[in-house]
Amino acid sequence: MTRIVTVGAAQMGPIARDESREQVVERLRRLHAEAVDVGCDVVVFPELALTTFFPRWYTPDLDGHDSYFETSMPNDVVQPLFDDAARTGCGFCLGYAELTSDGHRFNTYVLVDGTGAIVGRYRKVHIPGHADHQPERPFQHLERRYFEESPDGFGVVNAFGGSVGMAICNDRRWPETYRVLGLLGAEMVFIGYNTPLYYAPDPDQNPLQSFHNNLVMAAGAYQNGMFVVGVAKGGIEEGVESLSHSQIIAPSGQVIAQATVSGDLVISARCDLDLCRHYTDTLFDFSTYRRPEVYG
Ligand code: CDV
Repeated sequence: MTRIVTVGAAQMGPIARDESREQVVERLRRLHAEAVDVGCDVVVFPELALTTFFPRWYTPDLDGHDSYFETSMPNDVVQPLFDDAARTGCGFCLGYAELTSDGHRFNTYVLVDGTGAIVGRYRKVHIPGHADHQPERPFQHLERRYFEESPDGFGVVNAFGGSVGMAICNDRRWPETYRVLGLLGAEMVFIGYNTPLYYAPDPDQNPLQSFHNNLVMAAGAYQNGMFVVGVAKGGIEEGVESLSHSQIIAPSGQVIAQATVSGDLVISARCDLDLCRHYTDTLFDFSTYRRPEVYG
């Protein structure tokens, strides 16, 4: 039995500060419908796909951005997207800011299957940026102020006929993300991102953003024998330009679908999950070739 999963990457253009959740969910529903039209089993949305990337602004109070957070998922505004999944059989992976009932703030992904049920939840592990106001920057990257680091780490979910892992934006730069997921048996990893082209701590990296984006995701895919789906919210959002270049990468490390323009669009690929074994049973047969005893 072949295990083909048709996966979509629903890249988004900017979300304006004053765009309502209802308007954004309509955009997500259009992208989901586009994914259904091209036969997707699952479609992946970017990091923080319901709102503008609010950590670019400082608020004196920690709860100053709480209006951008969701206190339940699904909620009334997002429910139509869940209904679309149940009606069409096409699941999705959705990034949003989560405020828990006991007051914790996380940068979160949920995985929703083709019945409209949440089957997985992931909270961002690697939180980049800074926690203090740095007015000398042209814009802030206050993720470390507004989000806690996940205490849970990475996990995999059996869904869509395979083993699925999730990671969020900065996680994709860390080899541990893919290796931990690889050791757990992940065959597909979904990664949404908001990556400003301007990197204040070292602007020499600015022209390398697209190169680094592909470098880390392709290396992660190849070295762990997995498909990687990288999905951007790109373009100029509230004056800050972010990387687009969403891409789907095979276990060979080859890009098999890529966005060539910015804005709302769906790219897709038919992924044969058994291709993972070509790598995890050979060069990257962890049980035979890894040497954890000398990695200390
Ligand atoms: N949203 C992110 O995690 N962005 C980071 C930036 C700040 C470097 C990224 O790794 O793309």
